Amino acid sequence: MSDRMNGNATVEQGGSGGARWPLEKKASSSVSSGKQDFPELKGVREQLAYRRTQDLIAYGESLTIMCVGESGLGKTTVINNLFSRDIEKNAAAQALPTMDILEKEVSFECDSIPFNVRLVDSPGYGDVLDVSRSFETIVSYLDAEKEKIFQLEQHINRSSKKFRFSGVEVVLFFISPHRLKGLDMELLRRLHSKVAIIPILAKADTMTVKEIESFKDVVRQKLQANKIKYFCDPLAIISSSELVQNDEGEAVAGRLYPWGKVEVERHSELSTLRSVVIGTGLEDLRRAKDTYYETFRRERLEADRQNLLRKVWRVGSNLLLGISLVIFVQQGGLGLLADGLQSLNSKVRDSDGDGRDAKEPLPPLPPAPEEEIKEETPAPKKKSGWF
Ligand SMILES: Nc1nc2c(ncn2[C@@H]2O[C@H](COP(=O)(O)OP(=O)(O)OP(=O)(O)O)[C@@H](O)[C@H]2O)c(=O)[nH]1
Ligand SMILES: [Mg+2]
Repeated sequence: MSDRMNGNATVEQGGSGGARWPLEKKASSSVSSGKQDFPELKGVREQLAYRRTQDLIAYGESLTIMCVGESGLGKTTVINNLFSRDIEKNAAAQALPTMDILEKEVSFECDSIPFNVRLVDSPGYGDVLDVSRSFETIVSYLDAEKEKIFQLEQHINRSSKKFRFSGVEVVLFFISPHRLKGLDMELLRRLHSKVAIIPILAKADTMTVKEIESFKDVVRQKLQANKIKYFCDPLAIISSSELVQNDEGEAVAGRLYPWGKVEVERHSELSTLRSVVIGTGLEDLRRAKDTYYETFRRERLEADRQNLLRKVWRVGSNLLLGISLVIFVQQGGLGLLADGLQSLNSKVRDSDGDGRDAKEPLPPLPPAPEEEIKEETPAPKKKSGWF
């Protein structure tokens, strides 16, 4: 599998087996040197592999896959096609647009290993004006899943059953055929640091082989240019809730057109997607999920610490104020305060209103101005009568 967790890659590019961790690299280099540290432990690799296989057969694998993307791109149909062959039954439940986050569990067996897959369908965005609310629904779901693990970790008794589905391993990000839109980029920007993303070129039956190849290039370049991490190469997917007859006469999921038919397995990369999430990529997805969870946990603990510090500071300053008050009272501060208030009161009472003390001698009055003796001019006689 070609691992393309570019940007702040959490895993290193491996050789044939995909991504590898530094520790594995070190271990494998000492094996390749032919040096055997403990010869009596020869064959331990087979024993460990056997033990791991037995555990897998006994306990199985569980994982969660979430579908995200613009409205009407076939998310619900892909969920139904991915691990279920009961096409007709699913088609009835699918007719309407998805309005809320819906979880569905499927169980199947592969190579004697039981798999439990939780498929999370999300409402498509683009047909409501306020896309930020649609984005918020998706982002909050991913955060809430991590929060659940975080809370479970705090419990004294951690039941392994509660951890059957812990977090989301991968988001299948649906991109409309021919165009990677600004809204998609915005949501990708918010998601890529929280979860592994597989870009899905939806409704691939609407593109020619050449168009699919060049669109894959466009998507790759745009994601890399914007430093958006993605788990593997974009996959061109066709999905359907109808059955068509294949060349062998079997009823398979496909789409019938006036000019011919397409089969979702044969003519699209649906089976590649299945083997990436269930087979070749599963371990890498798990590791990526652990890394994303660690980041969440670190930030969550840091936020808690900051909150606690703020609370302690608030309590501390209140306490300090309280202690200072007690000391003030104990040292007769209240008496002093009362005296001070009393003297202020009496000053206010005795003062003449303009703030001066009544006992203070009054300043001498200014000499009275000499009175001017004015001759009174007789008032004009009022004429009476009519002119
Ligand atoms: N041409 C084509 N049509 C498809 C394909 N997959 C699904 N459809 C059709 O697209 C329509 C919408 O499919 P849904 O699966 O409901 O799409 P959705 O993304 O879940 O839609 P929302 O729930 O509204 O977000 C249906 O009529 C499907 O039959 C495909 O690969 N090619
Ligand atoms: Mg839907």
